Amino acid sequence: MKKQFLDLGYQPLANEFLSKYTNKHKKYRLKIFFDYKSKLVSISKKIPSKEMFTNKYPYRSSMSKTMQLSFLKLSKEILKRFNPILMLEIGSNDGALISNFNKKKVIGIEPCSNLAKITNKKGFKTYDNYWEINLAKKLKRKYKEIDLIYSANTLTHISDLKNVFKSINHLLSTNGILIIEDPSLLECLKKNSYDQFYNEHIYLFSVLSVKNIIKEFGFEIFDLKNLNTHGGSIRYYIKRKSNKKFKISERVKQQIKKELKFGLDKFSTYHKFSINVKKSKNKLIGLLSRLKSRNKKIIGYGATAKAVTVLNYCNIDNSIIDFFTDTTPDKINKYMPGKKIKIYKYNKNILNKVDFAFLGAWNFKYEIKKKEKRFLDRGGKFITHIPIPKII
Ligand code: DWN
Repeated sequence: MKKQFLDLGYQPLANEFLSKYTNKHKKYRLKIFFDYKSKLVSISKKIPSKEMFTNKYPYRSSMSKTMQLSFLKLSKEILKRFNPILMLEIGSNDGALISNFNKKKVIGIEPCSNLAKITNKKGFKTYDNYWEINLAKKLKRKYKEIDLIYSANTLTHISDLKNVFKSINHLLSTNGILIIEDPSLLECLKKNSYDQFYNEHIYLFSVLSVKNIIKEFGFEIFDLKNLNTHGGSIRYYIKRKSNKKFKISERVKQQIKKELKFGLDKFSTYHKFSINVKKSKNKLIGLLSRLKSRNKKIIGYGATAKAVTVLNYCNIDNSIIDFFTDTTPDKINKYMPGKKIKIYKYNKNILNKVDFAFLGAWNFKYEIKKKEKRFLDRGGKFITHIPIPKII
């Protein structure tokens, strides 16, 4: 049984950046549910992948040094620990991970053809298809077996999880390893980062729910890592139960203990979270309005999908935030989805006349603070809403 715990109102597609502002931007009600049985947290209205992940998808994984470094570190670990003959990445985006591997030993799957084109051009074989069983069958006929499948921030974007794991099960070799990483539900609740919910994030995973989803396919989590990326993520290392080469690490048991202690298995925890989300909304609106009434110039830093949730939920527009700045080519000179706030190309002088910068990309706080030392030195300040709205 599923029960709703949060309603984030009407939200546009988080990566639908339009060149012309319209107050009729298509929006969908964003309600979040907890499933008592599987412990899975999901959004109610699931938008078809084909509407969200198009040949104009703007997000690029390699736009931040933090992510580039994280992928470089992981690629070294994969080679050392598993040394796969052939590996596959589901959702390879612009190749931030696969470009660290030998071109002959890695295959990318990326349904957004504008992104798949980038890696294909560089010589990394990339299929511009959605991940599903027919593709897995086609790949099995061509490559026989794959001994490592990796996927970051992608499986939570696919509505039919049974099809996802059935397809992985079909293609992965008997002793093959599956590594997935996605934002951690526990961290989301701890940090009150309700902006992890938007139409692309159909699910927010925990060890408790992943364990339940994969067991029907004979898979189990044998190790995990808590990561700082994307506001706190978990990297799950998964194998078939029949593979006795790897023992279940203590880290898996510890994480389950932590999740249970926090109450991820109880509805009351989610109810409490929803109260904190409402408080956060009021506090952020109050803080920004007070600064604006003192004629302060506020801009947004990082036109993230997360910021789209915040702006639309808190009803913040260009009467409060003058503009956003971002480095992603396909977001420049467009509008924040659902709001009349323009996005300008980042340059090192863009913060010159700015008093406050709201961190849309709060997950890259350290990277950004380092980059914007000049802004901070002359008295400029960042604003964040994580874990509570404040000036930092
Ligand atoms: O799951 C998803 C995650 C991984 O990425 C996707 N569904 C969509 C996307 O979510 P997001 O937009 O919230 O992701 P990021 O990685 O937090 O986006 C950072 C944004 O900030 C990018 O547009 C790049 C920009 N940026 C910038 O302009 N200057 C980032 C840094 C570090 C900077 O210095």
